[in-house]
Amino acid sequence: MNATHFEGSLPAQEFSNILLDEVENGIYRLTINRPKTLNALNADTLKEMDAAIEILEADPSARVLLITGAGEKSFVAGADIEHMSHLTPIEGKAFAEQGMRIFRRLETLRIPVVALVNGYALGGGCELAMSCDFILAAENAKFGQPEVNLGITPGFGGSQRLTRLVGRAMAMELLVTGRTMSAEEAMRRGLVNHVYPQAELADEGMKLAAMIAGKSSSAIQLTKQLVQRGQDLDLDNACVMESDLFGLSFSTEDRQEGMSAFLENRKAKFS
Ligand code: CO8
Repeated sequence: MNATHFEGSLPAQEFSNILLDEVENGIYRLTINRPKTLNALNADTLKEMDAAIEILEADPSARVLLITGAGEKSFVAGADIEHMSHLTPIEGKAFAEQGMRIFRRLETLRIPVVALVNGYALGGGCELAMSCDFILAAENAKFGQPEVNLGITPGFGGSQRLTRLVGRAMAMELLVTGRTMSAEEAMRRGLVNHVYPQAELADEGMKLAAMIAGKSSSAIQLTKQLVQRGQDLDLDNACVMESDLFGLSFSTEDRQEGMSAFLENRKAKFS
């Protein structure tokens, strides 16, 4: 499929700051494509990401989304500092709200979203990676929230998601020093699931995506809802939700097929 142009039931779409391609059936890859600025995020890039999410939401065959950055040096080196340098306080707030809304939309997309961090994930880049369901990193990846060096705070959810992911004390250390973490440290602190040599990251991402795409998509979507919605509920209510969605999963064809396949000693073929 063409990397930026969609036909058929999807609206024709041309992007200039991102690439969206369906690498294999149901496996999509979104690449932030501004390598001259190390893939910094400006308002136009965010708008295109929003449009890409719309395409994925409208495609019932979508199974997994991989997000990465163009080039070998950077995932996303933050919000675009040149763009931000011209903003008034009101415009700065609007820019933060735009990023917040889009990252949240990504986070709550019905399919799993995996960040392939192939270099710098700083500021808005770290915030983007943390909005994904999980992160695979290349050995050269660097994570951090260096906003204090620019005299600003995080604005795309970094202070909140980092605290939830690595705990308050470590989040505070990273936020107030602005220091960067290596991929290995980020994995040790629970931010990153796996670290691979740079040359293997894309293939490892595809292997993982293919594994996810081969499972029951209805079960995966319900599971994502459980984790996403459950993490901010108290345990009693979260467990009620789990019983409800467990019951709901029994209404699916995939449940019929998955259990029949097990009992007939064959591999399940999910619809
Ligand atoms: N924005 C705009 N341009 C950038 C950015 C950025 N975040 N990062 C790099 N670039 C540009 C550089 O200006 C340079 O451009 P040019 O070639 O025209 O001079 C090009 O990318 C290459 O960068 P360097 O020459 O600096 O490359 P180095 O290898 O020497 O350094 C670094 C790489 C360490 C990543 C360095 O570029 C750097 O420190 N970048 C800034 C990182 C940063 O501070 N990120 C956080 C930004 S703040 C943020 O993300 C807040 C998010 C919330 C916003 C809320 C809305 C209000």
